[in-house]
Amino acid sequence: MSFETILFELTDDVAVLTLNRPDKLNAFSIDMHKEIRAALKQTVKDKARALVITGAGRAFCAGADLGARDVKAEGEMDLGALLEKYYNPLILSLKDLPMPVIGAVNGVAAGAGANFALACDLVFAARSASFIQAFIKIGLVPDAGGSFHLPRLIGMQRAMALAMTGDKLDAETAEQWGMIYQCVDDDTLMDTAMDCARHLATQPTRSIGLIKRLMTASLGNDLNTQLELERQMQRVAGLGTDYREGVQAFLEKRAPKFTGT
Ligand code: LHQ
Repeated sequence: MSFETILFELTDDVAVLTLNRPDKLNAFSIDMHKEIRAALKQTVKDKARALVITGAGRAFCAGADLGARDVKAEGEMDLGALLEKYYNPLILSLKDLPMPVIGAVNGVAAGAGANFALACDLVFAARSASFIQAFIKIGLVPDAGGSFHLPRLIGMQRAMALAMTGDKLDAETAEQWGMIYQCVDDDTLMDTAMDCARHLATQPTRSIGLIKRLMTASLGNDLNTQLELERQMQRVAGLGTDYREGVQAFLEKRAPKFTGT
């Protein structure tokens, strides 16, 4: 499969998707939306057991391509239609992936680019990277799931402040605030993210997919509902071959060989 705005490769069960419009700081174009969605589908089709998402060049992603439309000539625009068609399905398909998704934020992540990163399951960021809820600077509001993920990750006060000011948050503070998993030295970012992906790709992938569903659902559920969901997910996990292999390996005092099923 060949793409123009992204790079996509699968090696040893690990897929790597690189946003690849470096001269535009990897801003989202419509073509890029279409290609990312196609690559996510391919990840499932190829039965990848982990996905890493990063950016080419000095940025992760600068959000929507602000040069794509002539704001002056076009007059009023229905941005809701754009979200409905491209951004919302993008975030939902990312969250729905049945394997772990690791964001490797290599540089600035602004607007929908920041929130695309926050929709990944685990986020590593280079020490020089930053996160900007840039929307307010152009009279918009957070989208791409930012108003959902931010308050849940860092609390209402900090989420509100970032969204209202559009201030840049450095990667170290993002880690301290719990917005990302780890901030690492720039030259170790890709190795760290790939090591994590390669390790997770050897783990019980089906259970990891179920964990994602459980954790995401917990954000809107009460305890009773969540306990019921745990019962359902544990039932599915327990019917898998990786459960039997895990227990068998434990009893035989050897390392398990998980197949992800
Ligand atoms: C860009 C962009 C960009 C195009 C840098 N587009 N070229 C959803 C639905 C519909 C519409 C609108 O929005 C949304 C959701 C959103 O994402 S809204 C938020 C959109 N993003 C932004 O507002 C961020 C705009 N960019 C910036 O504030 C800065 O570029 C950041 C802080 C990301 C980086 O600053 P610098 O490191 O100083 O780089 P730069 O500003 O010099 O940019 C480098 C080049 O990249 C430059 O092009 P040039 O030809 O002059 O070298 C920029 O024009 C281009 N670029 N962001 N979003």
